[in-house]
Amino acid sequence: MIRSLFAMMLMAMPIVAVAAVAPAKPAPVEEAWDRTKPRVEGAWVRLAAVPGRPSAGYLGLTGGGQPDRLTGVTAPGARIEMHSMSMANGVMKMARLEGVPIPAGGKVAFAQGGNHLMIFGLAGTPKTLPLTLQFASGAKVTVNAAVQAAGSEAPKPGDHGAH
Ligand SMILES: [Cu+2]
Repeated sequence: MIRSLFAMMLMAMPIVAVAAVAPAKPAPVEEAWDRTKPRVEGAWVRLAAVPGRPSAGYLGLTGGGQPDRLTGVTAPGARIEMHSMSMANGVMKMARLEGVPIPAGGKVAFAQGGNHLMIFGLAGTPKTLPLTLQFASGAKVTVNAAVQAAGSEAPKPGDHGAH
């Protein structure tokens, strides 16, 4: 009896092990959804109120078919950093981001009061600014950001007016 119980346990163990190794897989991205890179929408730049100060850039991202990571943004004649923003005890804090995860099919916003682009060295007041987004996957996406005057309202609600 003891021996057969032991044998049953032995037989049961591999099953348990398999169950532990193969948890429920995350739902696969629908196959019909054939995007190879993230999509970028609604890019706009608000010029600095004071010449020489950095301008701010905002845009929305939708992840492609695979998780990716935004690793940098460039524009001709300017240097761009990705920043996070948070409020602590009424004090606004910005921190430089080295990368921003973009989940497959997920929405990631660079918007006022949150993550944003800081654009240094932008000369003059161009109507548009081509932003090139570089992703860890190797994908590159270039969008034309509309350039708005300093203090102008966002195309979207949610203005915290911090920049
Ligand atoms: Cu900033």
